[in-house]
Amino acid sequence: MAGQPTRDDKFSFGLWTVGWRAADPFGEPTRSPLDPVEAVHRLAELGAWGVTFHDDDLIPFGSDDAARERHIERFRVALEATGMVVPMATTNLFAHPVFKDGALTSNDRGIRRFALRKVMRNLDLAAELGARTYVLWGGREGSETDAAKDVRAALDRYREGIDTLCQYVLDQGYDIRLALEPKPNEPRGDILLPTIGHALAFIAQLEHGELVGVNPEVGHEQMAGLNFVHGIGQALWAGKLFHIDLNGQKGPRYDQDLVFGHGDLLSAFFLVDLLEHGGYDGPRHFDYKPPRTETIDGVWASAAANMRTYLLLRERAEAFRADGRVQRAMRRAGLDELAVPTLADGETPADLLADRTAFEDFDPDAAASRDYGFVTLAQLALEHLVGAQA
Ligand code: GLT
Ligand code: MN
Ligand code: MN
Repeated sequence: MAGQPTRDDKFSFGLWTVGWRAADPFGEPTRSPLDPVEAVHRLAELGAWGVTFHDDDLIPFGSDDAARERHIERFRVALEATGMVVPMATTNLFAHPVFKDGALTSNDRGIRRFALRKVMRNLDLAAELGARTYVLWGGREGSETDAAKDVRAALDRYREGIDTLCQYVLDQGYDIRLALEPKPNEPRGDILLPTIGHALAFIAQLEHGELVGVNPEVGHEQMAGLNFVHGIGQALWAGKLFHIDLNGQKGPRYDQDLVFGHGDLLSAFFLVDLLEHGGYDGPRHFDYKPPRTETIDGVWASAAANMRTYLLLRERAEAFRADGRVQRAMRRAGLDELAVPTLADGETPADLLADRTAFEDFDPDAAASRDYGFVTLAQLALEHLVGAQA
């Protein structure tokens, strides 16, 4: 059975996750505020390795300089006492009413400038605390009506904002990369950069695209009806998977932020398999919300559940890959063949034209009769997932 989480597993949590007081659009909070210092201690005891934060999670919006320093100092002491690291930080550009029409893409220029300053200030703190990734989730960048937002102008401003932040990172000599977090909607009716694909296309237009990648969240792609494993595959392929937000979601509906694996479990299995075997070595970051029904005991139980689910799925994925029947089924399915280039080394289009076996003598009907055995392979995966092949 999967063991206890250790620091080597690189599990991290946002302060806003376990600290969520469970206010929703229909109801008041069901839990009391959680001191970030206690969150650091409890997460460390549970086996987490890192903690992440928005500026306002740590330092309430509007704090004066002295209060700000006190909050940071207490947090720093907790990090030192527990050995917890801060792999990532981010900015709250969505809660205060000033951001009701967005931050980096607000129609109001003064608000855009204020938003940049808010990010720059927290980038300084992120660098001080050793963070290597800075996430930008643009939840308010968007609109409810197409009459109110010129998308092309908004993308110009978005690009200008990210270019400015990259320039700041370079000027300061920070060892930090930015990661854009896509989401299709909520809180805005439609959010800019709604999916991994949109974010990757945007990054290609940036001045310092090499400093910018993505921080995809399981539930956000699934809200758009997309296959998260395919999205992560493409982000890895592009060399842009800088960070990841793990959680659970049951199909296209509001953003549920369930415990990892408590949504589409089969997809979670293939996701862990991909992360573990696809060359991702960054944080395994949980961005979930302990359900509103839970007391603080349930908060800690849910934090532990995220890590345990990941470890169980990792163990199942390893057993899946080590199983001889799976390896045979993968060969039959042609997975190794897909890794072979379609043209031979040095072969040109003219060479391909001259190859009669590729066309004139090729028998499409015979090729069409191939049985890939995909269902057998899928069933083997499912049986490993449920422990039937253990
Ligand atoms: C907010 C959002 C998350 C983002 C966080 C980073 S804030 O809770 O729902 O998906 O990752 O800004
Ligand atoms: Mn979410
Ligand atoms: Mn997230």
